[in-house]
Amino acid sequence: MIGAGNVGATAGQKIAERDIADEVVFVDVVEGLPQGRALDMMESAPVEGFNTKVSGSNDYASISDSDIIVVTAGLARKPGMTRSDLLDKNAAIISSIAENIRKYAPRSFVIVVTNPMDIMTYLLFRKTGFPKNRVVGMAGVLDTSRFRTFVSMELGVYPSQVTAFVLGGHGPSMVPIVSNSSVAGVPLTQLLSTEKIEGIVKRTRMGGDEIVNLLKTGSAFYAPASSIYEMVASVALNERRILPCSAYIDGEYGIRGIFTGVPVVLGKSGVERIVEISISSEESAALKASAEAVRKDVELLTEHKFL
Ligand code: TXD
Repeated sequence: MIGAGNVGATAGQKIAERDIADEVVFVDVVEGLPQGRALDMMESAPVEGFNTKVSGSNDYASISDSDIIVVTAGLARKPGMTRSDLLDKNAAIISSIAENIRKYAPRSFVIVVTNPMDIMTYLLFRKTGFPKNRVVGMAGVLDTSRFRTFVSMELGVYPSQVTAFVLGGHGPSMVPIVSNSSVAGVPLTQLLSTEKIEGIVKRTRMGGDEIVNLLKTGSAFYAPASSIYEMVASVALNERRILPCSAYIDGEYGIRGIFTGVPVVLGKSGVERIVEISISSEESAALKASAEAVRKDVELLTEHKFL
């Protein structure tokens, strides 16, 4: 876990408590932080009943030969700050992390979480030189989980019975795929009015901001950590779940050459394939528009000399 802040620590705790890894290692630049968080977690092992070793370090050498790396290092948004405002600061951090991953864990599978996420994932992909199946970004699982939560709140049903996909870039242009959403197999459009669905789509798009505005001094971390856990488990346990992830797209959905949110099969070799689901023509147009917004930000990486 690179970054032992709110998201990294909470995700690491879930991975340790559910005993799906031999070891969880936290790396952070702040002296004492990864060590303190790791020791605190280790001291919960007898009560929680897990066997995973948890350690912390300020030295990247401690990630040597890791199988899975989750990158959450960087600045989080403050109220009024967009994800793109973060680009320059976090691009410098991600560039140095990519070098260390290449050096110490050249065979790892990497999940990038740091915002602006689709852009940071692309940057890390280019800087590590890793194949496209070994680099993904996390946001789709989170955005989808928010959408599913709002649907379950509206209908008063069990949240995990709601299935959906939120695709596209992690930002206001994200695309909840309403045509494919259902509750226990019943299409969402049969259960909720168009106005109610539109309200849920809007709230999902602003889901991150809603939490930032409430917390005032940081951004969401419980649901992001759960989302990271689901992706890590799918790879570590070779579950081969279909999950919406920011993946390198090479023509699928009519998009090429960037990372953006699409459904993928995640298994022991990483991204096993991108799944092309049938979506409406409006959703397809919105997905392409969202991809273009990501592409504009990716171009900033070259303009600002990160690539
Ligand atoms: O859906 C998503 N992708 C997201 C993304 C959901 C939630 C949070 N999202 C983004 O993740 C957020 O906008 C941030 O860019 C990251 C991390 O969020 P978090 O809430 O965990 O931020 P913190 O608590 O500030 O933690 C960041 C840690 C902090 O401890 C820093 O000291 C550390 O990152 N940091 C570093 N660690 C290692 N190496 C370097 N270079 C470094 N720089 C900072």
